[in-house]
Amino acid sequence: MRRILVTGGAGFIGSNFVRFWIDHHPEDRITNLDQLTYAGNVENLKAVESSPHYKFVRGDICDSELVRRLFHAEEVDTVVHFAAESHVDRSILAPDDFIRTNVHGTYTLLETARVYWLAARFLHVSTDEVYGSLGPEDPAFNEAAPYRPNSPYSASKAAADHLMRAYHHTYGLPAIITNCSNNYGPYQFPEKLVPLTIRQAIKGESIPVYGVGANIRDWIYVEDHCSGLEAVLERGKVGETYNIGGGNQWRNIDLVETICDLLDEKLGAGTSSRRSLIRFVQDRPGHDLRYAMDISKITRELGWRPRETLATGIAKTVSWYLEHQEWVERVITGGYRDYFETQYGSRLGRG
Ligand code: NAD
Ligand code: TDX
Repeated sequence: MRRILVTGGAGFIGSNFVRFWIDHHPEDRITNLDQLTYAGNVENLKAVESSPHYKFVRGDICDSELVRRLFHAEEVDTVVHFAAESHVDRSILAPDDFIRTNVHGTYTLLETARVYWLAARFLHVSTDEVYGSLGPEDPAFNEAAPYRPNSPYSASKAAADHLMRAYHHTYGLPAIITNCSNNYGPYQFPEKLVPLTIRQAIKGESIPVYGVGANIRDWIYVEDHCSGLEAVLERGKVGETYNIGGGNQWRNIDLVETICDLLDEKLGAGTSSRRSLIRFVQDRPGHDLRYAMDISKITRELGWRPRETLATGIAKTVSWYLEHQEWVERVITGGYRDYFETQYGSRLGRG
């Protein structure tokens, strides 16, 4: 039985991971430490909140005293570290929180784990963006690709990866890094391209595409990311890095048009296709052209590969958002924040 500390488990990937893990490993215990920033939503975890093997703690990963107490009280043997500021555009507008949470927060967790001495492993969930940008014909990033982060977000994740490496090399901490490509799927905050496009297209509102939409991302369905993390936690080697990717490299414009077409099919197109909502807007500063992941290492060594193609994953995702429009509106209006007080306020002595 593992005693896992998940950080950032109320966010998009973290909440998918917590549900996935409790489904697949009901004997393990999960403590979910999340500060509930704008991106954290405990409504995502309704399905597991009554499980005796799950506990939610609201708190900051930079709070060393709290982190230390949790390691001891929960007898943590495994850390799966998702907590981060994750949106590139926000990092361009205001980098401060990115440095604080992504760098100092990771350091705080590592330092606590070092003193406490973790028995199993400390997995840092990182990103392909640390490797920088590829040209149209360049080979995909493998684990030996140099670090060339281009945004405050990717630089802060790169710094965290370097700390992970140093804590393994210097202190022998059982650290593992995964670098994953762009995720999409249920419960993604509607600031990111896929859920933003779906919402705008459902509502018949303009869909902003940066530049000419020629940037390429390697898209992975979030459940495939979770199964990749499971493979690494169960069979990965400490001190190693594993790339995780979906093997679906698409130009943004093609992805946005596909979403428009799917919604036209499902809801009817009326007089004009939803493609007519697309607006090419000013580009993101320093916008990376292309990411693509070489996943041969994790496939060869751990036997993992993604299950979904973009066609199958995006169809599931569009259906989920159509069925959960209320969730999206509660996120947009901030209504989801009330749920925390109703559900946890009195239990935590604040209601
Ligand atoms: P998200 O923004 O949806 O969720 C982040 C979560 O972290 C939120 O619940 C938030 O409340 C919490 N958090 C933020 N600051 C905190 C702090 N100081 N203390 C405690 N909790 C805090 O992010 P996501 O898209 O789910 O990404 C999760 C992780 O995966 C991140 O580390 C991100 O860098 C990485 N990643 C994301 C993608 C992607 O496509 N979304 C791809 C590769 C890697
Ligand atoms: O309105 C938009 N219009 C647009 O054209 C937005 C929000 C994005 N884009 C473009 C920028 C990117 O080329 O779409 C692409 C995807 O953008 P995001 O959804 O913001 O993701 P990205 O910047 O690629 O980063 C994501 O993948 C790697 C996650 O947010 C990161 O956390 C992860 O590390």
